[in-house]
Amino acid sequence: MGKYYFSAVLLILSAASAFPAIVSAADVDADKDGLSDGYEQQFKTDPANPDTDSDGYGDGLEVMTGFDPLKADRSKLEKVIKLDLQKQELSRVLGGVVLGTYKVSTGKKSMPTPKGIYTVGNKSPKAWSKTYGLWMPYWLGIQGRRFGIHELPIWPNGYREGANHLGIPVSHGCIRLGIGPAKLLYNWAEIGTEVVIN
Ligand SMILES: [Ca+2]
Ligand SMILES: [Ca+2]
Ligand SMILES: [Ca+2]
Repeated sequence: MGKYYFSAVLLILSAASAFPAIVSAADVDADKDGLSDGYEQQFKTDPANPDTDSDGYGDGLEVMTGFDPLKADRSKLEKVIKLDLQKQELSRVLGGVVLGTYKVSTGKKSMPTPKGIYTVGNKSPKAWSKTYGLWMPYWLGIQGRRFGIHELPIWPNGYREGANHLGIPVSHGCIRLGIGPAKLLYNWAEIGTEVVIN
């Protein structure tokens, strides 16, 4: 029990730095497991039990790290990155539950971001675009395609593409995210994560 508890605490500490909390100060979290009552309802976990499936891992920790809080066998919930071109919004979806939605800038009319179902094919904390001569931080490349998801690009002279473009399709096909959400998505998504563009 002691050892188990200790490793769980370590997991919580390491998870807290890399993953966003699933509860904010304003949310009610009756069983103090790091998952708000509202999210407990969406994930169908017990809001009065911090470890619904009794596997030793709290509901909040399981959701933060992508595990199924209803199954004690360490199975994972499906992650999907959903993109709404019309709304210029990207959502992180875990097991059908939206964890967060962020403003993006996708391809302009002459170079639109193509609709379809893709997967993340490669990741790089700071990718270089040879074609456009700029840095693309927190790069998530689309498998087999020449576009990806990344933070607002940075030119070699240090100029950062404006955040005021978020919400407006101005890119050359890539999906731009703001400072903050880009890093968060990069840490959350794995190679193979599904990307649905509509
Ligand atoms: Ca809770
Ligand atoms: Ca709970
Ligand atoms: Ca559990």
